[in-house]
Amino acid sequence: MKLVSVFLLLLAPLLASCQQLLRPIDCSAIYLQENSKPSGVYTIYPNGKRSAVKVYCDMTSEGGRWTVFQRRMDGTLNFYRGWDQYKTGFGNGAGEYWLGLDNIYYLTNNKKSELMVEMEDFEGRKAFARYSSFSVGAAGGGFVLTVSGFSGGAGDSLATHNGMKFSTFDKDQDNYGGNCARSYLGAFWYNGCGHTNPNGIYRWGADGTISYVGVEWVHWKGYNYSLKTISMKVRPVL
Ligand SMILES: [Ca+2]
Repeated sequence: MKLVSVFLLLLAPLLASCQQLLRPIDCSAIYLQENSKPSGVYTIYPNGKRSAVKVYCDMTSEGGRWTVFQRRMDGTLNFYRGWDQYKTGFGNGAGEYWLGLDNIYYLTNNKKSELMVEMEDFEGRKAFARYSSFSVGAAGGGFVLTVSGFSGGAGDSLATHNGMKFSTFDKDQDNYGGNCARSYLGAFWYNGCGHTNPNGIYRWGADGTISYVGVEWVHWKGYNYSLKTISMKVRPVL
């Protein structure tokens, strides 16, 4: 009996690493397993075996390993959705999607992580904003955003969102007297309200007919320019 226990104890770490191979927690785990894997759609398990979700893995930018948790690229998906959808996620890893606040929490919880935001305008210009530290808190606390250590040519449009809870049109946790999600037609870690609106209304470039509602990154293109693409991706710091 005692021998069996010792055997099981020795076996446990081996089983754990097998599980990591079979059920990678994120794109970084997939990359570290085999770094020749191309960018594309993979299944990850952010929170154990019942948490399978298909995501887009960026295996090339700045060393790869990135798990994309937000992506706009063609305006085919409606992002004006309520709390439950932002909590659990929506869309498809092959196209536009939001991975879900629960999953983003699992990916960054108790693990030093960095954030990359890549964007492109309708003239083919590209820019990025990178943050050396990024995490999203637990559901009970309102999924608080913690972000710092900016670098990149896009400018720091996230600074004002640091420390904020997530808000949707049906759950106002912002610092504004009104409802930022309803005013900006999006969902985000709004303050009062902010400098970026990646989950706003997809429009085709400069459009000020209704102010502030587009897919915007203010420090790069101003308040009334809706980007062609934007993606937000996370990876653990090794
Ligand atoms: Ca408010």
